[in-house]
Amino acid sequence: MLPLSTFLFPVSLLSTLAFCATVTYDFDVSWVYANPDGLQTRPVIGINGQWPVPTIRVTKGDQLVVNVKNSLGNQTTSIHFHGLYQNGTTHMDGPTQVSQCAIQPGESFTYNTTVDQPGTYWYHSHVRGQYPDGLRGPLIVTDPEDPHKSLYDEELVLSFSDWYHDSMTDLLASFINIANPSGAEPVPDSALVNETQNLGVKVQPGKTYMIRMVNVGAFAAQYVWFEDHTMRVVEVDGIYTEPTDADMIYLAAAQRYSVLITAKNSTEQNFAFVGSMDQDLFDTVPATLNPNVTGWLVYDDNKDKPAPKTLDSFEPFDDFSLVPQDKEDLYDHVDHTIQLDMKMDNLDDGANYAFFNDVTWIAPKVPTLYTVLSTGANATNPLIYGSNTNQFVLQANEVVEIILNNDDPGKHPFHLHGHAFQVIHRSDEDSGFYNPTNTPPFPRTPMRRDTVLVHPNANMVLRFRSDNPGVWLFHCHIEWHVASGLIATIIESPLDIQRQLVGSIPRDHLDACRTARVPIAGNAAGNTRDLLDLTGENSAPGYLPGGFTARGVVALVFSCGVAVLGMGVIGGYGMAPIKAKTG
Ligand SMILES: *[C@@H]1O[C@H](CO)[C@@H](O)[C@H](O)[C@H]1NC(C)=O
Ligand SMILES: *[C@@H]1O[C@H](CO)[C@@H](O)[C@H](O)[C@H]1NC(C)=O
Ligand SMILES: *[C@@H]1O[C@H](CO)[C@@H](O)[C@H](O)[C@H]1NC(C)=O
Ligand SMILES: *[C@@H]1O[C@H](CO)[C@@H](O)[C@H](O)[C@H]1NC(C)=O
Ligand SMILES: *[C@@H]1O[C@H](CO)[C@@H](O)[C@H](O)[C@H]1NC(C)=O
Ligand SMILES: *[C@@H]1O[C@H](CO)[C@@H](O)[C@H](O)[C@H]1NC(C)=O
Ligand SMILES: *[C@@H]1O[C@H](CO)[C@@H](O)[C@H](O)[C@H]1NC(C)=O
Ligand SMILES: [Cu+2]
Repeated sequence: MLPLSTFLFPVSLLSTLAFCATVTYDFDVSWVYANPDGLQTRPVIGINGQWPVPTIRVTKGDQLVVNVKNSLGNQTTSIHFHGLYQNGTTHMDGPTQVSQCAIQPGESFTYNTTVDQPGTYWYHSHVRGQYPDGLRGPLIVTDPEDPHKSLYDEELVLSFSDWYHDSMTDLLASFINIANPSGAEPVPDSALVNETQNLGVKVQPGKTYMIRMVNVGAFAAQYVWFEDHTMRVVEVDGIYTEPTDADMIYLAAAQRYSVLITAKNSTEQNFAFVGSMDQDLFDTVPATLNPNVTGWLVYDDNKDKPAPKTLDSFEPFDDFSLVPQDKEDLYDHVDHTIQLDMKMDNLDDGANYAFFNDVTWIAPKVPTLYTVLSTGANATNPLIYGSNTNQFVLQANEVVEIILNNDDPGKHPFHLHGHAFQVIHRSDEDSGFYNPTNTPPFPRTPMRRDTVLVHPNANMVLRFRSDNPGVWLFHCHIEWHVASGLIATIIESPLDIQRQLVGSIPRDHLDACRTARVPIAGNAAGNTRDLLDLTGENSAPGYLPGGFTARGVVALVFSCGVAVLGMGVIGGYGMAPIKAKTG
């Protein structure tokens, strides 16, 4: 066991302006041990010597300061505040090699942002593949003017997630590997609620609770229901909704819902609630897997905790039907369309990767934000951001449309940093690519959120206004698919980013790059003289030669590998860290 180090100090200092406080958290990030499903003790990433990690709580309007010290010893880290718009502070958004350099072991780094939006969010590491090792927790923004306040008595927070017994470095090495040419994702070992199982939630008769639910998992969506208690959805991903009844919710990785639940008047009985992982996502389901996590609404400690019902007793709720409480109209005039055709395929290293428009994301040598800040007027030229970042440069105040075509038989929850988007179209499974001439009318007041699920071999259309200068990732929130490159980079109003941030990137952010020996100027290849010369940029493994099908070549490579080298060597290869090819 690692010793307890500094404790958590949320320090609230009322500023001279009424209602605006600075809320400061000191996070010392280190390995600790935990056994949340009772099946295996393993190293997990904790904060201040503890795991589960704390919930961040602020009030709308507050300044949030998080001082991070990386005490992991053997890994870098960073923190992303999922769903916060970071208006004016895109350098505080967290993704490494995008908005900052990774925080090296032993180093410290301060995040500082104004939180001017209410609702349910979360924070997590944005270093490749790291957060499922435990660095993930709720972030709650209380709203003194919550429009639903009169409808509930108390508030509760419940996180849902999948859980692995092995560490992410080991799992990633075998996932992106010639021995896994189909790209089958590691199947979780358990499901958790609040990072545990069999949680009892004390409720009092007659009271109404607002339950804030967050999926902090790596991969699995969960079906969630509270038996014999109807949920009234009042918020999704920080956007208030018209109260809408739901029997069972589909909570995809990174999504949030706030629901109202009114307790029964009698204490005669306790009721199960369940998170059930969507097994459609898993290629093979081990016989030993329990995909469910059960908890109970406890009215009376002395009464039984009944066994849960099964999934098929409940009707799934379709979030597309939600109406935002502010009734923001459909953006019906589009200035800029981004089409993203996504697929999974193999490259010539035999491993499986994910692609938007045939490009798999590879970290640039210079963090994309620092390319923006160091290239003057050339920052509006998308070419300088390299060949492997799926970059799109937006001008200020455009209505931007993302058309996402999912050419893959999997479900994927897509997340945009820096914005919530209107979800104006989402087709059914197996409907193919988007066809604007054969589409139902768009809703007049579309649902807005920051993470949305696209169905298998189907499409969806999202719209937002480019009113937030910054470098924002758009990516699948299945952490396996982030690692295999399912990422696009939105560079929004680059000249406005320069006006906001040139000369004011904090010292500790620059120090993080210096310690990591990461260049902070020039194009994606670090060239400061000729911004169109990308020689030496990081690049993906090569494409497979023509005349072979991808799977055919991989099968060939794999079987030769087995014949010539033997499984031991394949295993050894699998353990080696995945590196981007350079040059
Ligand atoms: C780092 O340390 C942790 C905890 O001991 C361990 O689980 C992990 O495998 C180590 N190595 C790497 C590369 O993360
Ligand atoms: C955080 O940012 C605010 C606004 O820019 C600034 O006034 C404050 O000094 C900063 N705090 C820290 C700890 O960096
Ligand atoms: C669930 O965990 C969060 C912290 O992560 C805590 O604030 C909350 O009270 C817990 N909920 C219940 C019902 O125990
Ligand atoms: C509980 O009792 C109140 C007051 O009598 C009533 O209005 C309410 O409908 C009852 N609730 C339920 C769930 O039966
Ligand atoms: C998990 O839930 C599913 C769906 O309700 C059910 O079919 C299955 O029997 C449950 N499995 C276990 C191990 O409880
Ligand atoms: C960001 O701030 C600008 C200037 O205050 C404002 O016009 C814009 O609406 C804000 N954008 C978001 C996404 O909050
Ligand atoms: C930036 O763009 C201008 C005009 O296109 C060009 O003349 C200049 O060489 C570019 N700067 C660099 C460093 O490449
Ligand atoms: Cu995905």
